[in-house]
Amino acid sequence: MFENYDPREGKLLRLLDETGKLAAVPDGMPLLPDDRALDAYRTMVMSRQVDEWAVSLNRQGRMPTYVLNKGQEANSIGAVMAVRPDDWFVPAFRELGGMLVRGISLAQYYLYWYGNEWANHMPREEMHMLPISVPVGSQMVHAVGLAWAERYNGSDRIALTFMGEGASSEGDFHEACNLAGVWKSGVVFYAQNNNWSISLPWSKQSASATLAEKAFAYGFPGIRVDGNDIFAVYAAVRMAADRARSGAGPTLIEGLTYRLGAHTTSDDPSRYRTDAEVKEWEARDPLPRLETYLLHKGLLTQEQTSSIRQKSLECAQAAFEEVVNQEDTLLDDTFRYLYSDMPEVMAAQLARRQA
Ligand SMILES: Cc1ncc(C[n+]2csc(CCOP(=O)(O)OP(=O)(O)O)c2C)c(N)n1
Repeated sequence: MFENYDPREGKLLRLLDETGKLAAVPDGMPLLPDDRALDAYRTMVMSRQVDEWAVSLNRQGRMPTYVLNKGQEANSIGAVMAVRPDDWFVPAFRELGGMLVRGISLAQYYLYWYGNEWANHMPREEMHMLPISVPVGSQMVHAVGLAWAERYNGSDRIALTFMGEGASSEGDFHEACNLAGVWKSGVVFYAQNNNWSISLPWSKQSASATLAEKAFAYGFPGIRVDGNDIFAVYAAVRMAADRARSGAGPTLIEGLTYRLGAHTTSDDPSRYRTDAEVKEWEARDPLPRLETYLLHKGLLTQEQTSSIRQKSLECAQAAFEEVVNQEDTLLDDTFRYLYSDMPEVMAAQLARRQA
């Protein structure tokens, strides 16, 4: 199937158009079932409300710097839904939707951005998910290793990892893709191409026309999908996951998307991108697109949309209050989790702090 969508020939996989109409799905292509599309919608609304409440808290001086997911939600929600719950999910830092699919509690998510190290303690056995990874690109090699370890141990579990397009300029991207290609590792690389790496556009990031085509140099397929179309994301990841599970090796998926908000609450995107560009992408917002589809199919009513929004906001508000009522972050924790054996230089700093 991937050969029908060669990015070098300008091909792009899109199933749900910008008006919420679903195209005829090609034979053999996996289709996100209606009940799961409804779950995806609820998760998308939740993610959006969690973001909006966090921004409001930040403006009130109650939440430190926060990373926004607004506009990109279909990518991680569709992708995580397309793999098995026991497959590894290795996120970067803009995958709140996927983390909600895996069942992360809102309080744990907010606790992370609140600056508490304990939020990194993922219930690994339950969620098969690694913590948020802020050092750009660092998570991809971990995914390759995890997938390889699963194979070595005779399991058919695979790994799904995420990156932004900016991460493709890091050495880690080359190392991860090269190793995965040679080992035919059971890994799916998902790049959320939102065009902007903070203020740096894709045109200054890479001379390649597309990110997906880089896959071919590593000996595996690459595909471009409309990342704001949850049906296309689901289909591509499902096919890549099947391929990975069968032992055929990795796939690189490039989801074309856009962050409708700032890079983080500390960023001012009006300094480097135009209002016209933002408006253009607002018309492709994955949320109203999926909502229109569900409304037309009779799977959702207008009244339900408002109550889902309201309930999600209330959950976000309650979760944050839970966080502020927890014990304060211990500064010593900052020292504790980087190395299993603390290097001398850090031990000396810790001792100085405790003196
Ligand atoms: C190794 C490293 N260098 C720099 C940074 C600072 N930084 C954080 S996010 C970011 C841009 C990442 O862009 P991209 O990979 O496209 O992801 P996006 O933020 O667009 O989701 C940078 C430079 C970092 N966190 N880690």
